[in-house]
Amino acid sequence: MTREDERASANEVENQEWLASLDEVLERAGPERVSELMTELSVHAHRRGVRVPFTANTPYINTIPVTEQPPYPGNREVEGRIKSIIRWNAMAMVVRANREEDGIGGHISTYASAATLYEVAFNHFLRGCNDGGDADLVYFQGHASPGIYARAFLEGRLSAEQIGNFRHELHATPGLSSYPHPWLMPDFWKFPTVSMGLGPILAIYHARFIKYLQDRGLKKPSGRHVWAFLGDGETDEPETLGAITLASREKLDNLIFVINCNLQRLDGPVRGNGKVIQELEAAFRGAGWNVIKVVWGSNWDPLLAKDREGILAKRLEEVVDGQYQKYVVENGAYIRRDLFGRDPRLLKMVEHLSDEDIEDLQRGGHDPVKVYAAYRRAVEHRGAPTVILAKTIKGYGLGEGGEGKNITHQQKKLNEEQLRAFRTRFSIPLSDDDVGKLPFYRFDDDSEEARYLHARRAELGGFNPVRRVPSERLPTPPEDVFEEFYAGTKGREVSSTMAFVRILSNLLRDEGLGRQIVPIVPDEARTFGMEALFRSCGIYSHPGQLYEPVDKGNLLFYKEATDGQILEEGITEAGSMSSFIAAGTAYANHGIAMIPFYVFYSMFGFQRIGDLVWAAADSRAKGFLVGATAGRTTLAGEGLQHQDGNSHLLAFPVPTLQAYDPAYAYELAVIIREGIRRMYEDGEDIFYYLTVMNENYAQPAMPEGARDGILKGMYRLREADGKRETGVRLLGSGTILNEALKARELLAAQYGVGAEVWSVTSYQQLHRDGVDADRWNALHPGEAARVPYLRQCLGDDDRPVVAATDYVKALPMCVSGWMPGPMTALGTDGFGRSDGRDALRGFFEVDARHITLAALSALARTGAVDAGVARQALKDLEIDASRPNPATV
Ligand SMILES: Cc1ncc(C[n+]2csc(CCOP(=O)(O)OP(=O)(O)O)c2C)c(N)n1
Ligand SMILES: [Mg+2]
Repeated sequence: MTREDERASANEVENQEWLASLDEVLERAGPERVSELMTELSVHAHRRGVRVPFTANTPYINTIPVTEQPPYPGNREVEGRIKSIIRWNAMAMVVRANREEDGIGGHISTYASAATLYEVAFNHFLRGCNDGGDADLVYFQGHASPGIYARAFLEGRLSAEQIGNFRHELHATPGLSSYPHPWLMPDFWKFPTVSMGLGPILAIYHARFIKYLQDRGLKKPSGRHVWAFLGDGETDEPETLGAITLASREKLDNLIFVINCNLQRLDGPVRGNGKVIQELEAAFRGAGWNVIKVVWGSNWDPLLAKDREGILAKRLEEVVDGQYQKYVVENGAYIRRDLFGRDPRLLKMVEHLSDEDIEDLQRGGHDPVKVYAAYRRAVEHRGAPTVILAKTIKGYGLGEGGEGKNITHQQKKLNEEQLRAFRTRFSIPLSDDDVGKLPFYRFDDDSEEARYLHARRAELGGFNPVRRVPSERLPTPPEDVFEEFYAGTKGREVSSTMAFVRILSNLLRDEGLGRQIVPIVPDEARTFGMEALFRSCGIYSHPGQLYEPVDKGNLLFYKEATDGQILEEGITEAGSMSSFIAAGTAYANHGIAMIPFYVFYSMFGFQRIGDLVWAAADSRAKGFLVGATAGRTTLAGEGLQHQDGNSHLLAFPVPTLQAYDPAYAYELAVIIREGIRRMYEDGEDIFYYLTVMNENYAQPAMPEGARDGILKGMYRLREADGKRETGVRLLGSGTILNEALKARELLAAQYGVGAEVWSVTSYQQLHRDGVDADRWNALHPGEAARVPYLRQCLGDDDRPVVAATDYVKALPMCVSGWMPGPMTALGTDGFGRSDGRDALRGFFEVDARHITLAALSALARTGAVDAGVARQALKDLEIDASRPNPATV
């Protein structure tokens, strides 16, 4: 024996002694005592200078040992037959859609890998709401939708025509939308998910919002869970993992993630050279989640039981995902050689197994017993959210048609031979001749399968997913809540942000709906002057306030409270927007109409989380998005990355979003009141985007008759000054409206030009109205033409129009087609700068001087004034005609 061998053998003896002691404690005192001792040991070792390497991982085997597995409560055979039929129908749906129209797309392999994960959930866990209780809220993995439709077909909730029109929504029989979509299928889907990463972050904030409703006494605890099914590739999206610490910090034991770890994404392996399950385990355990790995199926149990020395577990840990994928497409002989052949002891462990047996060794996510055990433990876990990491095979059962192959994600067509193999593999009762016709299969109503399936769903309280909208309506607050804003500030200078905060405070005190308002802010409340709300409403915190705040002596101290109303989300616009969506859809998902006001730094709104804004629209969310400190030149000092000159362009196309850029407090008040009326009294599924600014100026009183125009997008604020021969029209929005008013004075006083001033509160609304009128006119030739609202305002009078905005010029230009005369747009295209407002407005050419010049130049082009007048104005106004275009510097 060499010295090394001697040491190894001594170590081995020592190892056995320590392990035997551990076993002895385990048997005598149980697992808790063992973990206490391990903690003691590690603290002691640390004190003695031993640095134990950090590992957040457990071995690459199932988290739940066989001994702790509950018996399976269902009928495995019947469930298996139901699952097989769903697999078939889901596959047939996609293949048929693509036969009908090449390239229509759809996914087979995702659901194929996730079928067991879904079916165990549908048969034993996901609650419906027939019993008047709360259905579980399920974020389905978007591209698994064919499987969810196929189940609803077996449940009798979708017709053969409907599933036959998958991805053909425009066919005569309404088809099915490609992915979960509450806008397109409002009775079925609750959550839009297919933009990857949004489902998980929305699920987290939704689970937290449920606790918020409970802590504020607005909802009774009901034991409802939020489930999010997602792909392992999807976890690369920052949104997927970006908020997981919130879930553990808030102890969201009503939240369950099921990550389908088929080790593949679209192009190939998720972590070819690593192991995605281990990587995710470390991330989630590190974040404080309850992690349950479902790696191996039951037929591995006997092998793992034999593995007393841990050599098999060690070998399983060594192999990387790319190689595990290879085993999927290889035969048993290869696996025996490659996986077990490295160690004679391993080979011995599997010597009693044939190559076929080895090939059949299952991954845990395909074994209902293992999946059931994981779900049961997840729903019973208290004090932390749970993530289930289930190992599966992408394209399971597709065989040569794509099982485990890199191309499997995009497999949409199977040939006759592959279809027959699939039929045989899952015992689908179809003859060779029928297979090619891809019939949808449905069990007879009185079959064992149909009765079982319905009994299970009845037991669980009805179908899921279902979207049912209770009809709670809120009263629009009375006018007196808004009177002070209609009256104006009588010369006192305040910003529209301050006016907004005051409106919000008034609403929060309103008896009819104050309690249902949800102010949301991402660590910027002081910037917006909202800190008074900290004290008056409290900041929501489940544990309350466990410390004495440093500003306790102040009137406006930082008050956290279990029943706090404000969601102060910290610096996460994505998280805040997720809360907005949870609150803004509570009318549908919780039967209680909540009114979120999400106030954010406008530059960090749409361009940061635009996809979530669309998700809000898709979800039929309601509420108010408030972009504060808005405007490229209105936000002085901050410069390039803070100055928002484009959010209105990004808000523009979102169909249910109503975007306004008001200048005055009364405009804001009118828009907010009408918004509440439309959304919460009338029940329209729309939401609002309002920009508010931090520039102080006197807020005027509301002119007579302005209300209608404020809402439609424009109204005349000032007549032209006196009776002048030449005239222009100036359109202004947001704070730039004040520049237009100044330009009106200049034009009258110095150039004898009369200028009307119009306040444009929303180019988006004007544009929508205009295109709607154009469309109607095109469809109704010969009938009296509809006149767009803008044209109703401006008539046929062809005076030049100058439209000035703090946003890019494309915004006002969107209405140029309906202008009766020539139009010039002044806007803030280009990169922002740090400087004062005057300098910025000069730089971007949107100040009163440039508006004046633009008006005179336009008049010169029409011949209404002499070009010399406009040239002189350049000098008077000290404008350098040779300076470069600010849009490009
Ligand atoms: C944000 C976003 N980017 C890209 C896609 C396109 N896409 C759809 S599915 C997919 C692969 C998904 O892989 P994985 O999450 O592992 O799901 P699996 O199908 O393997 O279950 C991709 C890239 C998308 N839907 N959303
Ligand atoms: Mg995957």
